[in-house]
Amino acid sequence: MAWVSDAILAAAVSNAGGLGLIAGMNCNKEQLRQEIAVARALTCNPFGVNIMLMSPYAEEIARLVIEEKIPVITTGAGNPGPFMAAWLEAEIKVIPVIPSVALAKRVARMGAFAVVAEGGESGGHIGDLTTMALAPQVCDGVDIPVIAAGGIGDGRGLAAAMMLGAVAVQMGTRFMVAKECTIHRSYKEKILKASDIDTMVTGRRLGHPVRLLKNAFARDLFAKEYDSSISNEQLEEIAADSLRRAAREGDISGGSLLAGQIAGLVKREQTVAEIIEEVMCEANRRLGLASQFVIRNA
Ligand code: TUI
Repeated sequence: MAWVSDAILAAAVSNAGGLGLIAGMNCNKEQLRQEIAVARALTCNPFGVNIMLMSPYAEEIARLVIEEKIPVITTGAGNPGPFMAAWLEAEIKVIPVIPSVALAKRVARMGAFAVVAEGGESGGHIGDLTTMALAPQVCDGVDIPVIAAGGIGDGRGLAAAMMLGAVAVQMGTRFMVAKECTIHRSYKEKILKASDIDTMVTGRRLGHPVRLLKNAFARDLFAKEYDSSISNEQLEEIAADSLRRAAREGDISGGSLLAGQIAGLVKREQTVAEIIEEVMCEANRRLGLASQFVIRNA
């Protein structure tokens, strides 16, 4: 999560038993090196780095994770093919985020350790399929572990993902209101107040759809995508810097407030440890109760 998932949030997740990820998206090589150092000072547990493949810094960050001996990376918004050989040579576990079975199969053949099957309920850059449809098809399509993402914000989501065949989940939106998440207070408030229908998707015309909370910025960008007098370069220009404005400056009308459809379910600011504990307990309880649906002697 660019401008959101920094060393502090990633370390908190790793300290609480999850695998924290530092967003490489908004960092150049030196900035990311600094974030990694901060995370190492805050946790002794493993954490990873996400490499957003459309980032102008993707190549230098791809090299940095090797230099820094990062044990696990996730990739997003593209095909990690060009970097795979170097990462595998460095014994890095590579977990690409994929929006389709075809890409899952391709990265599995390249040596991916696991995949994140991310449905379009997610915030940020998304594919076409829902988690419900994508996850089981990816599970059937590959022999590596599948992690489900998109629309998962509590223990019910985790339990459901297990039933779809996933071995784990990736959560974003729920952690955006964590006490350790350093995004601007106003952005957190918008998530806490969001309802089920408060997100929309922009960027389809540019070929990279992005889910975000409805606000003046999102509505204006969406309208401009239907205006043929506005060029793609102008659209890119409008979107540039909008993530930082939202997350760091709290520009809630003029920034991109990326969030997933599950935002409507996120109603409390808690510590990362409380979130993980609550999600795990609830999933455990739900999975225990699931036997009531089993028809005996069937
Ligand atoms: O990457 C994300 N989420 C993001 S990246 C981001 S920053 C951004 N800025 C401007 C435009 C677009 C993004 C905000 N949120 N999630 C992982 C993800 N990856 N979701 C979907 C995909 C994906 C899509 C297509 C992965 C691979 C892919 O492959 C296409 C191909 O090359 O075959």
